Amino acid sequence: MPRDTTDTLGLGEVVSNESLANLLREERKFAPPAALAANANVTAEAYEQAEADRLGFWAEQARRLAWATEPTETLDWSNPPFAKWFADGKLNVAYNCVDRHVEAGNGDRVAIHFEGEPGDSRAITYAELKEEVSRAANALTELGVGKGDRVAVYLPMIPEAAVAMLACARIGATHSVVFGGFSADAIATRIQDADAKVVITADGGYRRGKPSALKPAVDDAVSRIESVEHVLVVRRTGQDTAWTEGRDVWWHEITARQSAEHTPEAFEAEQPLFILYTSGTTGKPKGILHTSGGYLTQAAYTHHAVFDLKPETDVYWCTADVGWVTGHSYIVYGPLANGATQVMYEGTPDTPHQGRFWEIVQKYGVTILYTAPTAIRTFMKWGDDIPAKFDLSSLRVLGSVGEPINPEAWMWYRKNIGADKCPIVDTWWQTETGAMMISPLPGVTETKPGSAQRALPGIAATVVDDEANEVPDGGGGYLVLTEPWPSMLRTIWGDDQRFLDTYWSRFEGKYFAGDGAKKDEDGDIWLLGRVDDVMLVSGHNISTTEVESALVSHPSVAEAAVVGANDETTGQAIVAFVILRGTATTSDELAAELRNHVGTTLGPIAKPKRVLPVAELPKTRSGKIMRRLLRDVAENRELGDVTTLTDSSVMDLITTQLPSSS
Ligand code: 6R9
Repeated sequence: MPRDTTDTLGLGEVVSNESLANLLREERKFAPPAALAANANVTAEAYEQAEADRLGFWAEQARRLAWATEPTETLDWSNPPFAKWFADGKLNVAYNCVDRHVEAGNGDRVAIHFEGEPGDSRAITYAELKEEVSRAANALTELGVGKGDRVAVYLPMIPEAAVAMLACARIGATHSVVFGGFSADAIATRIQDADAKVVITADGGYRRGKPSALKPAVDDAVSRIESVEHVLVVRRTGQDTAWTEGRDVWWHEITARQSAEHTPEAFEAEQPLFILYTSGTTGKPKGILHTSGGYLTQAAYTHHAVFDLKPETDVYWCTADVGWVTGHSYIVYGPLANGATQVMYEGTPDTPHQGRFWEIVQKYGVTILYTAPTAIRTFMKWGDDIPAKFDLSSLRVLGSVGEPINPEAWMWYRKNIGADKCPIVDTWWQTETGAMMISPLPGVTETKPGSAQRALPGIAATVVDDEANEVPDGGGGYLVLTEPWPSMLRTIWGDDQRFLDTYWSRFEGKYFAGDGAKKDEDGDIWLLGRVDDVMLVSGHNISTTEVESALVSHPSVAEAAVVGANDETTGQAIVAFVILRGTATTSDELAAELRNHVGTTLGPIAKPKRVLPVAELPKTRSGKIMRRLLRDVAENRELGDVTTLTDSSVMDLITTQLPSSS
């Protein structure tokens, strides 16, 4: 039942910042499959165990790793919010992800089934991965890279990306991966901020059916920077590549002459492992710093618990790019620490045809699939008949990450990909959190479409109001994390003050995630989008997520993005940008129907003032809708920074398509 909000409409209330309106009601629930539950890696007991002794729980999880020196101390929180986890322990992250599986007799197990976009493929066993990582570690050492040095990585989705990251980890260097395809400016600021000594790139990668050069952007960036001594270049496409003698080195040449043996050194648990930049809407990108022991503990534990990974039999596939934190934690570190067999795919989902993902699932017998709502909504738009042509019966667990998943997209995923039986784990986390924080457990949780539900064992998350009071069940507000966790960011690289200001100053003693959220009557958490995007209509805070989900629940809508645009009478008015499904066509009647559909689903307060059909929406490389650009459009402003868009021509398309007046 939609909540009735009409009583407060038009009363000219003072702008309230109290809480988010709770509009969407979702009643569907799905129990875990009995067979999965009976044999699950993690049961409901884990919550109780962690509740009773949170630090003891994490100390136990740290024992999934191989330590050169076992830690005796779990958490040092003597100088909050600067945490140290397992500080007196020593380990080598690459040894944990590679060598120990070989030593345990699993060297012949495939670590990576690589599928190139043009159709080339390669299976790399753990024994082979160990040799490749060792050669690359020796090569980096030859180039003068040592413990604590920073290395920038700008590669396509090829196995060398994982090898490069692990080689850095192996020698105690800190990697900073930049999305392949980001501009020279974006690379330059990131290299400069981290003061990187070496850049690892490729001649190019395959995207949308053709080779796409990568090295020119690196050349441009590096020409402005003193710190870079060498550029290490993987040959992927074989295209012509400009060369700077003395500085540039071919990956295949330097690795070929190295020994395939390399003795991993043990580093302190707090040794910096990587810096990953998040853009944010204003200011320079933030270099999120992660360290080794705590990060790997939580990446490995969550991958084991949330996907129920059985390394001997599962074939796991995370469709993320390694340039996104999801690729760091759930392609490289989590799965490899757990000895998983995984698929890595270079290209786009519609090359050479719209069934490419399902063809890959069928070819490798993928059992666990981890992808993003943006991809799922795209598949919905392409039609149910496409996945139906492939054998997807190997799948047993489905994951989602990156944005709130609209209930209708969740239902589509479950039915069309998961044969109405696979549990869906909607995993909430951030670059800053390093690993999953809120998610169902596939053998335990009765799942609800659109909800990430509950903090994982050992994690403390809740929803608070403006004054930091925990909201009751049924209430909405801000998502906060109330206890430190092993894979938490340690700081913003080079800027402790910004770390404090951004995450720890809004609510005393709590980590502020920047997301709106609500608790339902069972206490389950629903993510409602970034608080920066919350709309304020006639004194009501309305989340983008709920209005978008209402729009996507209409059969004519594939995707929707809503923003609040300045409005004389209501403060802000909701403007909706929608992508229509296959057969639907734009008309005034349809726009009116969609407005009414939102009105009846959520209540009149949430009715968009304008509904604008568009062909595409502006998205980041990790598939997040960039609503601030749509707000610029809705308010007839000049566009803000578009450099982190996947495709900046999308904005031209949107602006030329729109009626010029309201
Ligand atoms: C892993 C990742 C973090 C932001 C986060 C939130 C959104 C991610 C989500 C989700 C709702 C989920 N987000 N997962 N929102 N449900 N399951 O995405 O990291 O790129 O740093 O983005 O993404 O807004 O605050 P990152």
